Amino acid sequence: MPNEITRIAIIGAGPAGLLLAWALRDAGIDSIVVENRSEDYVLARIRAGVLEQGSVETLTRLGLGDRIASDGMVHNGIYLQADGVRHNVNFNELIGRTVTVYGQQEVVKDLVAAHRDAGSTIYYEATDVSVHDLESSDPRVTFGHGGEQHTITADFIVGADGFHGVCRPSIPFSDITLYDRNYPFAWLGILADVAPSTDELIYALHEDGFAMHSMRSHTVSRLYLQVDPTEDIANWPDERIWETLQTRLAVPGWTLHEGTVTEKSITPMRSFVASRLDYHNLFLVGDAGHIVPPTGAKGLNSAISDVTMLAAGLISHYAGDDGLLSRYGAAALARQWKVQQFSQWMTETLHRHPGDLQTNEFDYRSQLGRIDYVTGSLHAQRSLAEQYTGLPL
Ligand code: FAS
Ligand code: PHB
Repeated sequence: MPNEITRIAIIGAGPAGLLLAWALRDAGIDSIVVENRSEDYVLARIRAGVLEQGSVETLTRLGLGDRIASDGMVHNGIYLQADGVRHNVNFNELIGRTVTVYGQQEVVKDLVAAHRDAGSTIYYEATDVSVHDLESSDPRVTFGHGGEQHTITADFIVGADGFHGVCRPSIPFSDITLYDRNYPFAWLGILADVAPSTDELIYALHEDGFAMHSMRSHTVSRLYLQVDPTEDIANWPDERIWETLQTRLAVPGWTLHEGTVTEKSITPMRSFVASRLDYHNLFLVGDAGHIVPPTGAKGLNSAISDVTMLAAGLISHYAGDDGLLSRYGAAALARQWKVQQFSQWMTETLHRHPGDLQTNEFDYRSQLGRIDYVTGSLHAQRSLAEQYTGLPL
């Protein structure tokens, strides 16, 4: 319908937008989702791989946990590796918490299916999406769809439209500050049809650079290696990728099994945080408000924690209590800066920093010392475990 009224208009059908719409639906609050790409595009994106324990609990509570329980891989910890020595950090033994390997693509697949079965209103392939009258009590979203011009009037608009969306830029420049940091390296990631060569994720610092062994299932491995941000994937034939992974992940007596590479891409490493996640009747969730380097596995999980907090605030609002909603922006930002510092620590600890040899060599030995301290201290490992498995909301 060209003109619709709803309570919450959500821009973006990524994990944040779809999960918020589902959480609101679960509470009997209607919403409409507007997405500018196709459903196939939304379903096809291969991104995050690890769910914090809190994320699994949220998805399960909302009835989205069946496939996580059957297909997800519960992990008790990770391996930290430096200079060819591998150490297990067992979160479950240290603090009784775990993480689950379950790809973001699967989370989105579950959400799209649930919304389809429930008959949710999601406009895919919307054009010229714009938000209006954010300071008024009935903000609007306009967009084109199916050859018609649409207007949605809502109580609130939620920007779940990622870093490149339209919602955050709709906040007047004088009312928002963006804090960002670009790292001098990127991740080359591959999916390979080969059983994982490890039971837990391996994060490895090698003198040539970072490498990581993750997975998607018992038959699909996900691996990453540090490259220069200017690298062109065309310079990385599969043989070179495997050779580099073999070098950087090697420890005596362990074999990295190779397989057919089915997907490869290069992702730059950056951090970004907006100074506010709320502006009158607009709220931001997920990548629309913040980005972290993937080293700490926090991007998707931060989107889920924002949504959990915002949904609680909106549900309380419609029950007559505005306390939680009024505190959403500050609370979500406070949690995000704790996530940012952890992601920065993991990234700076595990990557080879470019620069002149002298500085570079000092940094490298300082990083080895840091990893040596962490792997030798149960106190330091408990701190790592608490942050990696997910801080409480
Ligand atoms: P998303 O960007 O996922 O979704 C935003 C949605 O809004 C998209 O569907 C987009 O099409 C839509 N949109 C944009 N503009 C719009 C407009 N104007 N109108 C309507 N819709 C619009 N995180 C990890 O934790 N681990 C990882 O390993 C990891 N790897 C990543 C690799 C890559 C290449 C990238 C880019 C990110 C990675 N991330 C990773 C982070 C990623 O998982 C995000 O945190 C997660 O997708 C955030 O979800 P959303 O906030 O929903 O944003
Ligand atoms: C992944 O499996 O894609 C993954 C896991 C952990 C990370 C980053 C990516 O820190």
